Amino acid sequence: MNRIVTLDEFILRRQKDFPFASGELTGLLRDIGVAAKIVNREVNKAGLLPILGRADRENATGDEVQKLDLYANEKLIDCLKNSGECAGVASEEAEDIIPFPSVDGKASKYVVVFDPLDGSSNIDVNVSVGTIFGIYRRISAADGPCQIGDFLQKGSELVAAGYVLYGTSTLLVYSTGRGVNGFTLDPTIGEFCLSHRDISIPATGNYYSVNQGYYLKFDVEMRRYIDHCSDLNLRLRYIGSMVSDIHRILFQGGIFLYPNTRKYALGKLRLVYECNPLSFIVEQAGGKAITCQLERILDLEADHLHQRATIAIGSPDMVEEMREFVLRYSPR
Ligand code: P6P
Repeated sequence: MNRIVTLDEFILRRQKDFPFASGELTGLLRDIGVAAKIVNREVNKAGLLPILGRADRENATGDEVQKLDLYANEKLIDCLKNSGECAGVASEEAEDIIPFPSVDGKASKYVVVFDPLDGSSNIDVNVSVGTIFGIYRRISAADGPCQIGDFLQKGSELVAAGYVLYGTSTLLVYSTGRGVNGFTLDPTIGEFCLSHRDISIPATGNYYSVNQGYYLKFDVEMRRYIDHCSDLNLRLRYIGSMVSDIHRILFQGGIFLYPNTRKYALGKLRLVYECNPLSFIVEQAGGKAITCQLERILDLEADHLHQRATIAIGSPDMVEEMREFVLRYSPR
């Protein structure tokens, strides 16, 4: 039986990989792990508590907010605010950035972007949801509050990113730029334990993930590529939870697409706290992530926190093939 390696132990051991690491990033990752356990506790028993259902309000980008969204948002903020390593956060559930007061006068080096509970419309029907996070080194003056520019850095500037998938088991997958590793929560000991070491995405796969209901609203080049996936008898899997859909592709290969539609001319998914962190992870696992206009996601400039982007992300050979279809069929 393999020895159990907990998330804490793994992060501490990996800290030695970063010669100038002084433990702040380590502490921050561990705090996110604690927040994930707290959120998991509520997500797992949501059906037993009057916490299900809508919170009768919309978030910054007009999405219907579920009560568990608010709970997850609150717990992440509480854990990060008290960590002493985080100068502030940007959340899908908050219009603006949330600077934190310094803890014991310490100048925190990092800021965190997150979607506290992605795919939350699935909560009431017991389908998996996820938390997405990204960590930047702040670029504003360390002796003052964090600034919006700290959060609008390109995805290529992320120092770490990860997600938590609340599914049949609870899995935390993260990268600090040296590969991708996955940790499964063992509820009997309350620890995330290393379960998926050095995750590498297959070069190609048998899955494509797109909301087929919008097919007629996609541009012609996207429809041609989706037809091609169907002609190849690839299997369509679409849960409506980005973390869940991309998680399958990370492990089994495939491509996830959210192109522009008439309703979402710039795409639906948010660049800062959804596309960038997941693209960082997929690239670290050997995959690719581009917009449906063929720009690399991690190179995009964010003009505002809740900026949307189109995305095609997954196995490198499939993303390249999709690129060829866009070049061949796009009228632009
Ligand atoms: P649609 C969930 O609301 C989300 O932000 C992503 O998790 C998911 O991939 C997408 O939206 C689903 O959107 O338009 O297909 O329902």
